[in-house]
Amino acid sequence: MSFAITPNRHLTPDEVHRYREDGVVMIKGAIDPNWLKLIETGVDKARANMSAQGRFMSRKTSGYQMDTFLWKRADEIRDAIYYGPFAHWAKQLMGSEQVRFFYDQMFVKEPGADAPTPWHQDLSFWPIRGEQITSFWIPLDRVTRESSGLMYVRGSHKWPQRFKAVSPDYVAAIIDETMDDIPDINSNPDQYDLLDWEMEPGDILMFHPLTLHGSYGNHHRTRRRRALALRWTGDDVVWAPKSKRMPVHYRHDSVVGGSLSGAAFPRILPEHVPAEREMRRFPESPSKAQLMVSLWHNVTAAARLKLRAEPLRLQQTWTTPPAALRSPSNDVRRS
Ligand SMILES: O=C(O)CCC(=O)C(=O)O
Repeated sequence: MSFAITPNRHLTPDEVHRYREDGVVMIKGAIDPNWLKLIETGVDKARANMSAQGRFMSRKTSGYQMDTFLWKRADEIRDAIYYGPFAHWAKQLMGSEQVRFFYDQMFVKEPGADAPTPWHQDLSFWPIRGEQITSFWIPLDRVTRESSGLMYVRGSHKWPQRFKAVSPDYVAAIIDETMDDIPDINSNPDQYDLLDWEMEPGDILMFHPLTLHGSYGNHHRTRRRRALALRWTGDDVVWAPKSKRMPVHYRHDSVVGGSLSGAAFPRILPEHVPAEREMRRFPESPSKAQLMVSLWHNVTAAARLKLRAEPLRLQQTWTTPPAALRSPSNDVRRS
């Protein structure tokens, strides 16, 4: 098979409209159990074989695991990306002829892991530019706000601000000081139109890369929270690396200002590029030298931030118990 299968169901015009208006849509029961099982197997395999970068990014909080480019190590994730229904949904949402895969990212929070995901926009730290970009968030366990379900600020993808990228461990290397400070949404929840959903495995969140999102740590006493994010790009996306952006340590042929291309960002629709797919046979991992350079950027960026006369206001309030926030508005709006 050299193409992505057609999904069991396409997105309805109303779902696409909601995505464009709200910047996020949750589709219940979209993922066939076989694809879900494949993804779960791949994520569990990747958790047991974390990359050096993933281990570094997850080091600060016990019970928290984050890693990227799982598909380079786990065949199951790679097959779900290449052959699963996901690229077709991305095509619909982005209104794009071509769909390329950008990268995947797993987020695991064990019961009780005090690992909130700070409010952020994704595009602020990505080395790409364009409008046709979308992310899918796939939970592998039941999630509620208490067990670290994602929350979104409705319509924030249309705001003019570009906020500083704040990652769970406040990685200095991606904090662009020229961007706006993120407001402390949790201290003033009534000022924002927050959306969140209780989700079951098989449900999927689709969201715009500028929609503000975040989540509490996992306050559930017994339930683990595993999730995989898949990121997709379309026709108008160009490669735009610069300092304070996420480094990509895998081989590709993209040139600055040109379209994404090459094996790191494989084309999935309208069809695979045979040479890119061929590269699947040669597993890659970032070299020690690449990782050392990234580490060095982070250390020097952190030192520069510490030397600033006026401290950055990046810390967010995540101590209020999740239940104290206004109950999910979507329950009312979507019934
Ligand atoms: O799962 C999480 O806590 C974070 C997810 C996220 O920020 C993303 O997928 O962009």
